[in-house]
Amino acid sequence: MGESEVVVLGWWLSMFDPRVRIALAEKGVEYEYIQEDIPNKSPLLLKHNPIHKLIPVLIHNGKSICESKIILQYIDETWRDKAPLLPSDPYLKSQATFWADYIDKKIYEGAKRIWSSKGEEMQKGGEELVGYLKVLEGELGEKPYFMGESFGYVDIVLISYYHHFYAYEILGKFSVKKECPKLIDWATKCMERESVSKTLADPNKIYEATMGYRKNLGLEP
Ligand code: GS8
Repeated sequence: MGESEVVVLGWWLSMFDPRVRIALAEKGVEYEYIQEDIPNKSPLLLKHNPIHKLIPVLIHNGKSICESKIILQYIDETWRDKAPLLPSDPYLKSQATFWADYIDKKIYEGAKRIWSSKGEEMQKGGEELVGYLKVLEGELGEKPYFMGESFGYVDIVLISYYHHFYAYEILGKFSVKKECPKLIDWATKCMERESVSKTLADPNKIYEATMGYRKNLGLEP
């Protein structure tokens, strides 16, 4: 794979973009990172993701791969020699993809309810999100990582939301540490990995950007 050219089209504020960069870092793959200006999407993004027009996009030797979880699978199958992300056993693989799907359906749903509403609705979003996180904490159980002893696909999918928790906690008036302490222990362990700590954005900056977004929507004074 020495000859390969790898480009990531992303956006620092996204909870999907870090997945691709964490996976590439785990695999030791070098890449060029191009940030999109989301309100003014570049011709490069429109060319490489003409269907959804969303980041992240992985461009590998000129070929585009879209949708963060599909990109993770592609990365895992392309750079096989290091840091396997998905189990090869079909049953275990089905469990990993089930939980990743749950995370994108439920955590995103709860989070969106928080950042796009106010008052009682926002509060309900907080309660909902805590409920979904508790389900994930139960699934994690006593394991160090979601699929067992090694950091992998489900961990990458969830940790990408982690630095957004600070904003959700303030808006939704809850504490993940209080509600789901084991999940915070897991996140702390994930953050010890350079692939994760060097990739995730500053929670304060995410909070400020979230508040700016809410102001534009008329949800904040
Ligand atoms: C979601 C990507 C997405 O929503 C994935 O890759 O997993 N299912 C996709 N990307 C957002 C930025 S993050 O909120 C995006 O590109 N938005 C641009 C737009 O909405 O126009």
